[in-house]
Amino acid sequence: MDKAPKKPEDRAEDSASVELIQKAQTEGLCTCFSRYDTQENQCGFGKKGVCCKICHMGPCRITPKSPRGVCGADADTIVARNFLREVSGGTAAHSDHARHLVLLLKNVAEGHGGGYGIKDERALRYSARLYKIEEAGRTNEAVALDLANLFLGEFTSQEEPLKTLHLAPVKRMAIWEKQNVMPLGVDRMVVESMHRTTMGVDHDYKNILMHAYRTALADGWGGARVGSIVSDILFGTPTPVRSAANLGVLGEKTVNIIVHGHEPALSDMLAVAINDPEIKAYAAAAGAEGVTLAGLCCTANEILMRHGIPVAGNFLQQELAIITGAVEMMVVDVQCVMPSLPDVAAAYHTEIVSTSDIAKTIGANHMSFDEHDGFGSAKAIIKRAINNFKNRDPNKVYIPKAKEQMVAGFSVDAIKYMLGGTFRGSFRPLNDAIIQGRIRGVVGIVGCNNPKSKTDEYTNALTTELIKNNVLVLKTGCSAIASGKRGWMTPETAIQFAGPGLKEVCETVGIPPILHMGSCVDNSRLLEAATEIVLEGGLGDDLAAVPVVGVAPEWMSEKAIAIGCYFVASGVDVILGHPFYIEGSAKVTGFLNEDSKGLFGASFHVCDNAGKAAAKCLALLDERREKLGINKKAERKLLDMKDRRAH
Ligand code: SF4
Ligand code: MSK
Repeated sequence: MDKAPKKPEDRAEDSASVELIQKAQTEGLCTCFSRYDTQENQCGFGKKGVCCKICHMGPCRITPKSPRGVCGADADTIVARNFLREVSGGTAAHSDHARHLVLLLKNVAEGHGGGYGIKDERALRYSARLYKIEEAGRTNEAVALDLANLFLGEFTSQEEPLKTLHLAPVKRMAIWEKQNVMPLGVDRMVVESMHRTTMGVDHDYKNILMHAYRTALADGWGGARVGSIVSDILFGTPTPVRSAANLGVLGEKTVNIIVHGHEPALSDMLAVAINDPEIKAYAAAAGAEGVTLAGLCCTANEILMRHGIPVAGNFLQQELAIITGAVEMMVVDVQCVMPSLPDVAAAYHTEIVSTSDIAKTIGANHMSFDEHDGFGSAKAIIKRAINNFKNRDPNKVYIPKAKEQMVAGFSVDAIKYMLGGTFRGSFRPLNDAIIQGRIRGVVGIVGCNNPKSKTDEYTNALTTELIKNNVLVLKTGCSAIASGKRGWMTPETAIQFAGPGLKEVCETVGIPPILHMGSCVDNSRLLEAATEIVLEGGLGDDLAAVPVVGVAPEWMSEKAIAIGCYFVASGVDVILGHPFYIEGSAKVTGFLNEDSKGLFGASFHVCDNAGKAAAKCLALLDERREKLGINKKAERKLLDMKDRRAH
């Protein structure tokens, strides 16, 4: 990728980001964009994955002249070990997030959940039945306690495979069993990864990579899936909701608070607390016209999906949000939070408040979030932000105009409802549209931004190309925010660009062609949706049969690697916008990009631009359509809602 200094308009697609990158330059501030330029010649050994510092005989790096480390490890072993450690990092992040939510559910069930409760009884009872927990005639609390204890077992199970694996199609379970990748407890998988990759343990690259798949499955069909299930029970299953995206959502005259990170417990409470009469009065007394709460990254997605709270931006906009000069406070918890935030904030009045005891940053003020008094903690944080309003310097403020309307909130439940109605909620209309060729297939576009490429450009160009070609696009994480910022996440806008078949289906059932399904933990919802398609029938009996592909165009996080691995091990091909750090081993590359197909029916692919990725997606979808015998021209008539009900 090009490393020459770029103009602001070459750094990002949206005008808000461009304007604020320009402002940062004018004010002499460093951002990830300028720091990327100073990281010239990023380490070639790191990129290839051939640097090992697992023991202190090293660090060793593999070159043609020194093909083995001091201990004798070759490139294949070193690259595979480094890869497994990345997968484990990603799995740990999603799963620890989920663990906190499970513990909160347990507290709620035991009667000491602070201001939290069971918001979605239907989700609780449905989940209990999925796990064969008796729910009829029992209180919510009793059911929730059994479910929370079962979920805690998903982390600690020593010898039993995860119970959540049973939510996958039967055939997929059999494949995992055959390939010996049925994960045990999440904690055990991650600890075993660390053990296997320490000096002198597992040296067979294939054995190491199979454990990478197994660990990732503990994420996708364990930690992450449990995280989404418990979030829905505690905070409500998302339903379609209108909101807005990009930095133009900040208020000129309101106190602006941005929440950034991942865990929904605090942000959900903040979303409630901003409407508290005491808070409104407090803001008015400070001379503000209320409080604007907005989100960044996946915290944004969590409160967008459930409360319609506007989205300030995605990953690479976290510093830019502060550079507006209009943010009183940025409240952060865990994951994807840049350590540079306090440095940028020092140029303004913005206070950075960290809230998780496992995630502190020098220069940030720490206010431990007390879940036992969530509402009180949330109000204390908001009041502190209001106190800071008087310190805003109008001379430093620039809030970009860019702001687009969006619709989010497409949980699997919501999609089912949209497709079939309350009483006949079902994926049948979607399966029929795929079988008839009106919809060519489904592509999940997920993941982050990365200063290595122009923010959102690849993601949005690919999305456009796919909907034009009648592909239904599912989105999560910062990739979903990219579509929101572009104004393509409403039923009215993107539908104009959708191909005729997709357009017809979307108009008939009233869904947009690009569906926002949540945060990065919610990638498990994409697998849930694919499983629903299998269970509905007519498109094969396994996830590897369904015309579905995953793409991570601008990914940057270890979490994306774990997600990619659990998609592939689940039978869903994954296209990456740029490769893993594995190119130093042809064998590891071959195993992940080719051999995995034979093991799981799917593999990784790398496409360095949106055009190539779109072509690859269509080829992969058509390959599956061909195998299913449905790759023929579409019929004209589509059943409308009335026809379907009459069926
Ligand atoms: Fe070098 Fe082997 Fe130690 Fe790695 S484990 S640092 S390759 S000696
Ligand atoms: S926040 S992991 S930058 S999607 Fe989930 Fe965005 Fe990627 Fe973080």
